[in-house]
Amino acid sequence: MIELHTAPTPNGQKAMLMLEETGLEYELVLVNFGKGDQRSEEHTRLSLNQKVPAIVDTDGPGGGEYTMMESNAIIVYLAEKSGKFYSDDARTRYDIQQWMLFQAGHIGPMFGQANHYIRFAKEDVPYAKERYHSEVLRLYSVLENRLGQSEYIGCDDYSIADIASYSWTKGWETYDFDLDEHPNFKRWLSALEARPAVQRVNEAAVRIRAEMQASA
Ligand SMILES: N[C@@H](CCC(=O)N[C@@H](CS)C(=O)NCC(=O)O)C(=O)O
Repeated sequence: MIELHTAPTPNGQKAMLMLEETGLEYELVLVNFGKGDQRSEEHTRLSLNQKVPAIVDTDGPGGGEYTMMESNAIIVYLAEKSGKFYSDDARTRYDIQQWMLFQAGHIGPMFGQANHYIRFAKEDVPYAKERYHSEVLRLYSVLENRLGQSEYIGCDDYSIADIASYSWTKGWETYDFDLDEHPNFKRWLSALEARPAVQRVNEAAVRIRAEMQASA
């Protein structure tokens, strides 16, 4: 059984989506940022970085409990545990790994900063907004080009590289981004949004966010 400690944020939703897709049994433990739960002693024991997501697997490697932080490490772990959405073929695995690291090293940090300066910053900082926004648009172009080469981001099948990237890129309306000018990305987004697990997580994220705001 896996305990998923998370919030309905982009990194938090990645782990939710992976668990929904694999069908592994899990229990959701919500970490409410409005109450500072991420900095509690209890959560810090699971994530020294005081972020979500974190998991506790009661049946970890070699038996016994195993705790993990870092969303992409968690997704790889769950892929190996379930035998789903990764690959046994070496080249395909390396392709998937490249795009997992691209997500963690570029998409997550740049989209995160862009969202912060566009939507949440306490003061208007035009230089930061412009810098991160233009980087977001550049990263969408990289995905557009990649999805012109490959059906999905990591390879021609749906994989953990897609699961890692979806929650960050689905909110394209936040940016000055023309979906119709990115036909490959648009095709990929439609393919993901047709998946029942993606729909379940999107619905759950909206519901959980409202519940958390009401109780903070
Ligand atoms: N590299 C980490 C980043 C985790 C992260 O930044 N999580 C955010 C939510 S998307 C968080 O927990 N923020 C709470 C805070 O900063 O206090 C991962 O991929 O898991």
